[in-house]
Amino acid sequence: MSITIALSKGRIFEETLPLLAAAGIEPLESPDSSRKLIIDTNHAEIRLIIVRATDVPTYVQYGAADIGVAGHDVLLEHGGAGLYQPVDLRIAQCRLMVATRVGFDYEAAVRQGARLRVATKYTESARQHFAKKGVHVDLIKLYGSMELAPLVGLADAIVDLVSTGSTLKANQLVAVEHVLDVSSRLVVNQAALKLKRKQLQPLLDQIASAISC
Ligand code: PRT
Ligand code: MG
Repeated sequence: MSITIALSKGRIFEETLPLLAAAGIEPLESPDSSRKLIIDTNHAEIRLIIVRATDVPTYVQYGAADIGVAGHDVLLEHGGAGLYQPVDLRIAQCRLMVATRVGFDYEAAVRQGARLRVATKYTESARQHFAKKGVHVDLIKLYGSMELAPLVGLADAIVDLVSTGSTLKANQLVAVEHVLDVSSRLVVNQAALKLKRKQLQPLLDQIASAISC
């Protein structure tokens, strides 16, 4: 039986490589230099598929991939149906934050019970966060470049991922509230784990032991 692993290009692919190497898996090509979406590995029965970061849970949920690596942010938006999430890989770490223009008094707006317009790609996480705080918000769904929204009057605030903070700074924005810490997790198709346990379990164990050391 073959195993298909879903990964996204960029930081997740780069940071997953050493973990796969610890399990003896080496891709035969890099998604940066190749346009191929299916990449063979040094194991004839293991292949990688390259998909958008937000699509990883979907490929694994429907069994088109047996396992994958996805950000906690992406998994919260997806909902996690059909997925087993055995390991936090502690890679691609960042924080989901509320940010506003420098000079916007977020605390005062919240205190006064103002209804805030918040632009984000992470509507589910944002909805839960503001509901828990009892803050009234109108969420505006965006698919990218969230940082622009407060600058052109689309929103009072954004909810976005922050890593170094340089993107916020370059756009005169400032983080005003922490929503959650984010890292990437291994996700496994629940049916595949039962059907292919003999092959999958050692792989999951090797990856898990590579994280803790
Ligand atoms: O980029 P694309 O639209 O193709 O897809 P994607 O953004 O979903 O994929 P990718 O590869 O950029 O992100 C994959 C995963 O990496 C995310 O789901 C997160 O779990 C994780 N991750 C870790 C990040 C960051 N750090 C990060 N800094 N994802 C995005 N960013 C972006 C952020 O949205 C903001 O625009 O980087 C910018 C901020 O970075 P700093 O360093 O300037 O603070
Ligand atoms: Mg990105």
